[in-house]
Amino acid sequence: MSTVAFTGHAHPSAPLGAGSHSLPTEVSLRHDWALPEVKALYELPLLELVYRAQSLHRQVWKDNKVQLCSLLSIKTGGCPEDCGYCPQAARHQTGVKAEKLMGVADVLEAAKTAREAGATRFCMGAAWREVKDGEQFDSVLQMVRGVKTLGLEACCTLGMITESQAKRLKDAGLDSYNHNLDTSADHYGEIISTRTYDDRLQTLARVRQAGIGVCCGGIIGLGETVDDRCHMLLTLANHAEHPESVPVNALVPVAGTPLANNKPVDSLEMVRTIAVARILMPASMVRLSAGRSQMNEEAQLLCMLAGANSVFFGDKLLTTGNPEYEQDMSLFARAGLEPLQPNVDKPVSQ
Ligand code: SAM
Ligand code: DTB
Ligand code: SF4
Repeated sequence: MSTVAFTGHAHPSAPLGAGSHSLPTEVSLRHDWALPEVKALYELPLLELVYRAQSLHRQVWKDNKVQLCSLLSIKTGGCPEDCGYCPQAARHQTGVKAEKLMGVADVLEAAKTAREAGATRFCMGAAWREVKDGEQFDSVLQMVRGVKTLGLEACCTLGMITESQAKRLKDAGLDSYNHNLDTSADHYGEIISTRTYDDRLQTLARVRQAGIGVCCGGIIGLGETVDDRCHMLLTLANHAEHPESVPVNALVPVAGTPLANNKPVDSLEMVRTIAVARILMPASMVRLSAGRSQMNEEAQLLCMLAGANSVFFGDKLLTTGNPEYEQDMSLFARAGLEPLQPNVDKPVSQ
């Protein structure tokens, strides 16, 4: 068990965007969760679970703000992997066309627009199995440098990376690398056959080793059991250091993918997953990610009550829809949700 003392400043494994913690508080970070314990949390009466998650959330995240993040697909489609959920896998007939890597200037223009709309974090996604050294990776490094110059947190998700690529990303200023475990080790083979869970863990270790923040979460609605969900969360929480960022996605079913006809995700299952993530990883950003278009506004607010403190905004995720900007702004205004402010609430460290 490790203990983190929150003082006036963000602590070393800082809650991103924590801003100022004016009162000293002690929160224990555990790394020794057992499956029955996690499952017992998951299966609590919903309001008891949300109450516990929210109580812990407010101990750590005193300012209770929600980070607005922007997502851009810098390289769309044509991916050689076979992830059963993904519209960008070349082998699935989804209508997503393979495109070339975007140019640096266009990406930076999009980042600037996102910043003007209120984003404090910019995430660039590429439909690659792995990164190849050369011109394209050099362009990505330039994108990262440019995003940092704009004063935004920079995150990217490019597939598997080597040690030296992780180091180059770090040197370019990358704050965070997204690489999801997606589901439990047991269920992984049902969803993806072109890489292993260990491949995933290896890239995550390289990211951590290079000193880049780890962004790692999963998807619910892949046909997994509650045990699988709990196991995935346990795997994240039992790492020596918790991922600083934990995206929780609901499957966006896309015609042409093998999972297109999966049972729709019950929003209350999203609330439970987020609440358990919050309890297991109190100092991590928990991101209500894909699937908001399928949820009503009340369910989204319940996710925030359960500890989600970040959303992707903008009309598109990578290739699928997201609530419209105006709709999100209206929700924030009506609910009195405070977005994390650029610069003012600038995260102190990763
Ligand atoms: N190719 C890289 C990789 O797989 O790590 C980066 C891009 S990939 C599209 C990023 C993440 O998007 C995946 O790990 C998965 O969690 C999420 N994702 C992809 N398709 C999705 C869908 N239909 N519904 C929900 N999440 C999805
Ligand atoms: C994450 O966990 N979710 C985002 C981000 N990280 C890269 C991606 C969601 C993609 C949803 C499907 C699509 O739009 O293609
Ligand atoms: Fe490729 Fe990533 Fe989609 Fe898998 S999730 S098919 S690796 S883009």
